[in-house]
Amino acid sequence: MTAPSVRFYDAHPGTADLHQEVLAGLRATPRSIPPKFFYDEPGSELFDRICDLPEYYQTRTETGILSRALPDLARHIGAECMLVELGSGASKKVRLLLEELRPSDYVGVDISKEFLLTSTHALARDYPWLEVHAACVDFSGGLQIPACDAAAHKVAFYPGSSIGNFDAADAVRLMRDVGELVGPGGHLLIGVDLKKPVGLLNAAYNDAAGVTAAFNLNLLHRIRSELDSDIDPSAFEHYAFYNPGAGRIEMHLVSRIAQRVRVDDQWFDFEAGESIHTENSYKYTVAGFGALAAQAGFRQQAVWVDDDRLFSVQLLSFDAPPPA
Ligand code: AVI
Repeated sequence: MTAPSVRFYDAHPGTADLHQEVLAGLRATPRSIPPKFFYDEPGSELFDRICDLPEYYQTRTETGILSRALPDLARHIGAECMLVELGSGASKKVRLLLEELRPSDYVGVDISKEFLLTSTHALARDYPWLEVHAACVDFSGGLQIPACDAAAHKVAFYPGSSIGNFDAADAVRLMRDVGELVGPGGHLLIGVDLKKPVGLLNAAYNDAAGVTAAFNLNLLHRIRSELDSDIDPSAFEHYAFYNPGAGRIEMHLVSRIAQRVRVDDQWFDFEAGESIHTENSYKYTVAGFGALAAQAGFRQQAVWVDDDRLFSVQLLSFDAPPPA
């Protein structure tokens, strides 16, 4: 028996970007580092653990919604599509779709190479009838993926409310890129976290076991190990809260003490309590997200929510690119 094959495309997102963006982010006021750098191997593993936490309702709620929506979804999408999963990570939810939709091709797209290779090889092994492609790409910088040049009916799958990690302008930009990728008549199946009581949101990003704190602090471990830096993760602490005015969870790393941090030959002074902003996670109403998607040329074709209206799964169809 031959080993299952995965067609691999590597755009080499990596340390060069980390270096440049960490220096730029530490120089900026207020200081920030983009959340895409959370996902090295330990970070991706910590994120996987977050998904199983009792406080983090998102993953199990989305999986439940998807499972119930499958027959309906198959009716909307029809047969013979190419399924393109964005930020595929451990690719667990996509298995539900593969079994129901039976696409001809699957394309996993992720910034984390090791995770991407492991998960796509597992899919190729478990679904021998499926043509499996893997693209290691930082898709916040565009979505040029050779495997997607074919004229198939394309369905992009972007679960987990990762769209919430972009501000409105960048979310629209990303959805415009997705529109270009799937083309007129193509679809985007997207998980979108909903607005809800603040207590539930704050608990989800401040779990009792401290896994989210470790995930946030891992960014500093990564900087220390991959860059030439003396940054000490234990001199910072995790801080996450819902900002109702902006409609988002904010995550920060707050300096416990006054300190001076070195990256290369550059020094950065922190006062005690000064923070590095590491993530936003926007929460939407169904109508609010529909209005955002419309700016990228997408129309809500079907929306499924759970009984408690914690989370939504939305099938968006692409009509035509709106004027820029
Ligand atoms: C990946 N993303 C949608 C997660 C979120 O909820 O914003 C990342 C995360 N950050 C802290 N916990 C989980």
